[in-house]
Amino acid sequence: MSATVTLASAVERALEVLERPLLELVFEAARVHRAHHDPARVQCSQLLSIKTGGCPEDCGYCSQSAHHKSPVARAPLMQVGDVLAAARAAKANGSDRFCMGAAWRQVSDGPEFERVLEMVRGVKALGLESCVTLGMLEPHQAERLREAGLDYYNHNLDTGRSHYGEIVSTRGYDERLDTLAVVRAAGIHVCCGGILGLGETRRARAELLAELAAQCPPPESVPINALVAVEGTPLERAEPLDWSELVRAVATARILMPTSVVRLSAGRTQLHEAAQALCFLAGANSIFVGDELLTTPNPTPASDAALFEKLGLRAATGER
Ligand code: SAM
Ligand code: DTB
Ligand code: SF4
Repeated sequence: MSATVTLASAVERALEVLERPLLELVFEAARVHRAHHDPARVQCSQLLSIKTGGCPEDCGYCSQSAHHKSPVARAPLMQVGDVLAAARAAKANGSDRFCMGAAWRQVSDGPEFERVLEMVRGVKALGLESCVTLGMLEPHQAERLREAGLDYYNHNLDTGRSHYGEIVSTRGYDERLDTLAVVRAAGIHVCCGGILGLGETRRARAELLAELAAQCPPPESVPINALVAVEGTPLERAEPLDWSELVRAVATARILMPTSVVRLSAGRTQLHEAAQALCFLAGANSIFVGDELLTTPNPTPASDAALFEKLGLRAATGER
């Protein structure tokens, strides 16, 4: 059977799962979750934008694209000392992974990449897991990141292949897949997911989830973001996502990728506590913590602590 035929049938299966009656779907996902994970533990990652804005890519959702007039102020690559001070604070606040994001199309060799490698070494030395998201990568750059001790590389597929061209025109889906293969070949864990609320159909969501699950092996970490609609971007007036669609996507990700860590990522500020609770029941076992994501707000640490207390969840820190 050709790869195309296999993926097509995987999309049909993903769509069948995604469209099950909601409570049946959550029940099955919760069963799968409990068979592979401790349902009380939630992995906590802290994000930091180490280079902000002015990105040459035109991703329709992003506040950092130079193509849009968003209110985000540009900032050059941060200094290592400032990044490590933020990482220390993240550790003190209970994070176990520190994720550094740069608004780059791709990594360029030179002093800035050397500085990022220094940041990765510094984060590791603090006893935190490290993650970066820097755009497209060449094999020799992935190799250097691995040598620096990088644990995860985040590179999202964002949406289904059929919807991708509606959202991004400056690169193609296959370029994303190529970078993911480069990361995997270097022996770095893959963090790869997408965004809901980009005007996509359920079928496009099924395409995304099937594409993720078809990776060999599937990504170790799967962030499911809800669009944070940012003023000045082409998607600023996108139809808000119904909470149940996010629950469906989380549950389907859990069923299709039983051993992956599924992160309930951007968009939690718009999500009621009860909807977040359903996502945790349906298999989400990771979140971003801290007041800020990259350029937009995240729930406060105090509100997350109260939610964990209410639900009987605990951060995974210190238990490894
Ligand atoms: N420039 C790199 C890249 O695109 O791979 C890394 C940084 S980029 C901001 C990381 C990811 O954040 C994107 O792939 C997208 O999935 C997510 N993201 C960006 N803006 C978002 C938004 N407004 N709402 C939800 N997710 C968003
Ligand atoms: C991911 O999937 N979500 C994070 C991280 N990977 C890099 C980014 C979310 C960004 C939300 C919009 C912002 O703060 O700019
Ligand atoms: Fe650039 Fe990444 Fe934003 Fe796209 S998502 S505009 S590549 S920073």
